[in-house]
Amino acid sequence: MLVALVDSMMEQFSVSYITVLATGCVTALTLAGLLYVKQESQNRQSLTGNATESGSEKKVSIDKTKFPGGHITIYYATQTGTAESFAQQLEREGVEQGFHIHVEDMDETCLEQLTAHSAFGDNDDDLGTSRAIILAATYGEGEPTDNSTEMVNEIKESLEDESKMTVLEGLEYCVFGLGNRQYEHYNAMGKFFDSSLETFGAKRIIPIGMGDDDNDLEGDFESWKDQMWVELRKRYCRGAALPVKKDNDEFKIPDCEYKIQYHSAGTPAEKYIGLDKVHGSSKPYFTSVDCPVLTSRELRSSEDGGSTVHMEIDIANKLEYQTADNLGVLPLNDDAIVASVAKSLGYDLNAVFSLSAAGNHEWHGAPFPMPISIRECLTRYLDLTSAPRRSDLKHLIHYAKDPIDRKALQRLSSKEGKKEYKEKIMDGYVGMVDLLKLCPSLSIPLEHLISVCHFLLPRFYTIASSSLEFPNQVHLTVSVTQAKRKDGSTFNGVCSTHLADAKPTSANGTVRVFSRPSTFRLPENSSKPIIMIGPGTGIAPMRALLQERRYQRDVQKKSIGPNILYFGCKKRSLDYLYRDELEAMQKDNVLDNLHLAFSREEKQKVYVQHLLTNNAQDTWEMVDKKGASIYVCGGVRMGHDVTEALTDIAVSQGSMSAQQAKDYMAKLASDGRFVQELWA
Ligand SMILES: *[C@@H]1O[C@H](CO)[C@@H](O)[C@H](O)[C@H]1NC(C)=O
Ligand SMILES: *[C@@H]1O[C@H](CO)[C@@H](O)[C@H](O)[C@H]1NC(C)=O
Ligand SMILES: *[C@@H]1O[C@H](CO)[C@@H](O)[C@H](O)[C@H]1NC(C)=O
Ligand SMILES: *[C@H]1O[C@H](CO)[C@@H](O)[C@H](O)[C@H]1NC(C)=O
Repeated sequence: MLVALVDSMMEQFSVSYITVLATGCVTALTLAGLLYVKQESQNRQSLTGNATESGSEKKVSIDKTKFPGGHITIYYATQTGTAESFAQQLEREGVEQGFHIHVEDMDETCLEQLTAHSAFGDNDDDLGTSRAIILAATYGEGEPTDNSTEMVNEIKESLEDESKMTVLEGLEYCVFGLGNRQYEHYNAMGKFFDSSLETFGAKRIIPIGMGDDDNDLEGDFESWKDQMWVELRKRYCRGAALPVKKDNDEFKIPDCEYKIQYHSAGTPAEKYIGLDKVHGSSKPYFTSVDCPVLTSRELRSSEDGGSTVHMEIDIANKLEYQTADNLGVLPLNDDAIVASVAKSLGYDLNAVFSLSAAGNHEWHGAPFPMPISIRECLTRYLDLTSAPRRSDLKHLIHYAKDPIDRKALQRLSSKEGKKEYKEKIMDGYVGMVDLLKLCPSLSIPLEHLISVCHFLLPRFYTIASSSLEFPNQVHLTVSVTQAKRKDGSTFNGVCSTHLADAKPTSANGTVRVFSRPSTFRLPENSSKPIIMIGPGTGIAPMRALLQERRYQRDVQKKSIGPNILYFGCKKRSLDYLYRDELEAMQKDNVLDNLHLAFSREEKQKVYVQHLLTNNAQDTWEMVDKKGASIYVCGGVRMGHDVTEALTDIAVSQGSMSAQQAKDYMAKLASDGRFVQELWA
């Protein structure tokens, strides 16, 4: 079951993925060409040249013949790296358009710094104007990405402060938002930046662009940025000619941000690197820990066809967590995939190397522990199986020696080739490993591959155990992702496959993980009721909450309120996850009401939201009179249906208008009594 698109492309996604997927291997492409994938890109180059920077006062002295348009700063707020890789794309294009570009993480700036980079440095005529392009992803239910939270809070505070209303005078800006229409607060952050900057006196250059990851995020971005360059050139380049463009038809390896140094055999790998010397989004690579797997068992029946695995992981003395937090898991590429890439590109997997910044490029911190072997680098850090974006294919053209491969890449990365791209690359699950086979003339030096390839991102799972009952263990409910390609081969999700392969005491028996807080917290007053809605793998945090309530009752001797669970799946006999445990909890009076929705048992498909509606009166009584908290975990569409069912209950049972009911639900959410973890 494919749960998401290639997940590297998802920016607006919810706090937890229980099911993960994202990679491609074999392929059915027959053209001589089509190569190269790029995914969770973490290229972090500054291609545009020679900005002399020191500290926060970035005085830039700009060569007007090379950069007639002057300086522009691009700020990105990213969760999965998509906004960052869009920023890098604009950085590359900026030079071609005659602009001097600097890219910054939103994390590293503050409101007043937005006007710190002036357009022509010391040139008097333009002193005082600055330009910013903002690329802002929205996370989950309208939230900022982790790393723009501080900036967003600062803006919110400043919006209350009359004296701040002119702080951004002299700034000209435009905003592109990355979101997903499946979520209610579509592109909330893009809109937030777009309107607040204007409030502070900045001038908008073109209307906000919004990308929809549920449809064609990259296409949305492309249309917006094309319009943006036209407008920027009109405004700032005063008729200066475009710099001469490099010809794609020539085999000429582009500039690379990294310089590589190979070490002699026997160099110890992974010297300690302080976290302050690490690239922002690479921190999990340095902070996660290897933990042994204690248990791994299948939860579905053998007739089901699919697989959901229950895992127990030993975290003693390594990790701490709270009930229903998220566990970040660092996936691994399969040995065969690593070997295939090395073979295609002629790498020696045992060679050990380090990276540093090349020439005039800035160093943004270590992308992974170094020195490192090529094997380890390809296994742990590069995403070799997710589909590359069209812009990645375009960049790869430079590395293809054969004109036929170049032509194929050109076609697939062009606007006209969008349909073929979707068919051949996206739907064919073609990743870097496949692309290298399809375009055998691709020749990519390792440091270029690292710069061009997306990085393997941690996948997040909602923890299915109570930290009170299991302080030394984390339990997971892992839905294993597989998809069939048209040619009959199988695509395996990189992380869930890795987890499913991690059998206790085997050579693969450890997983590299870290924990992250979630919003699922039990009510402080344990006597209050809870209503849990978690179909499919959405059961995970509910299992944790039930364990915790049992612990509160049996060990802490607290009184606990009613526990009500809605679970849904296809059939009782196929994929009724944790049936034994749930039935035992019922007998033990921990689980007071268990409502089961089976979508394939009767002609009429029954889903959890139908059962909620059937129980409208009881549900309303629990929520409105008894102060129940509601927890929802599962797919976004289910989440919307459940929210709608609850809103309708407020209308019918609480005699509210539609608007009053919506406000009621919003109030529950802001009071922390209606919590959702949804994934696309
Ligand atoms: C380890 O995992 C690989 C796939 O990554 C699998 O092919 C192999 O069989 C596993 N080995 C053991 C001992 O389970
Ligand atoms: C950067 O600028 C300095 C001073 O203008 C110059 O000496 C140096 O060669 C430049 N570096 C590059 C890589 O262009
Ligand atoms: C806890 O909730 C119960 C049930 O609603 C209520 O009777 C009790 O007063 C609450 N206790 C506190 C400390 O609020
Ligand atoms: C975001 O910023 C925080 C705090 O500065 C840092 O710890 C974290 O690693 C950063 N994460 C990413 C993805 O850049």
